[in-house]
Amino acid sequence: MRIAITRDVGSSLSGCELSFVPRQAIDVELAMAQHRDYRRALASLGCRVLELPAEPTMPDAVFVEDVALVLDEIAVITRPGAETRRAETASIAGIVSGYRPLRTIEAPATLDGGDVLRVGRTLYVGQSTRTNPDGIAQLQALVADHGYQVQAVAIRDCLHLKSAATLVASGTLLLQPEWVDAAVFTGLDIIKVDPGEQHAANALRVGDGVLYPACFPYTKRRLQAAGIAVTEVDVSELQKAEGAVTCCSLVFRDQVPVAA
Ligand code: CIR
Repeated sequence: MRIAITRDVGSSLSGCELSFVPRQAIDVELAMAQHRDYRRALASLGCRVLELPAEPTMPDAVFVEDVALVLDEIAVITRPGAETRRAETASIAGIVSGYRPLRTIEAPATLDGGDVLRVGRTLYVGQSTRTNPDGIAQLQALVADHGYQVQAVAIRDCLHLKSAATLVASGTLLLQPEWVDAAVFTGLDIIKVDPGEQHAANALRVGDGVLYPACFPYTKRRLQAAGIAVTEVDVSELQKAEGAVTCCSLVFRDQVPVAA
């Protein structure tokens, strides 16, 4: 069974961190409704959706992806790059510890889960404004014994690596070439976003399909042309908080099948 950890949108969402998008008025009621639809979409794709209550004093706490990385063997609780987000880890650690042994990123390291793109046994990690070299080194040390390789990736003009590239099918990345160089990902097939849809590279793979923002019809066609099943969700208000579809959940298998 797939688990999806989520957290309610808080009424303080408008006080969120913003780095690469301008501040716009957020309709928080609409954000809450869109988030409910997002959860329903996750459930329709076979996830058991866990719903944590909002953290009223933490505007960005709905973006649970950034505070943990759940691998098959362990979970890594991050130390988010934005100081305002550091307290978000406590409640997520409590939940995740029920599923995996925990490891933690320690100061002075910083790491945001949105910077970690897992492809098989490779963890690509964005060199972003949120994830520092210590964070990448600590992650490498934590996962090496479990057979993962960590590869640092230069990104530009965007918040996280997964703003620029996400896995949409086995061996296939959806990628924004303005923000990351495709050549980094040797051996993978690349679908580029439509040039008119700048923020379209963030898709959430669940099973054989993806959960995907409704506002990128041209890139959606590229995904469908590649045989990828797309379930659309309207996340306009979460996008104004510089969020997207991967960042609102932590999706993983509760029990990992043992290899034969
Ligand atoms: C932040 O700046 O931290 C939030 N406003 C948005 C975080 C989005 N996280 C993600 O895409 N993984």
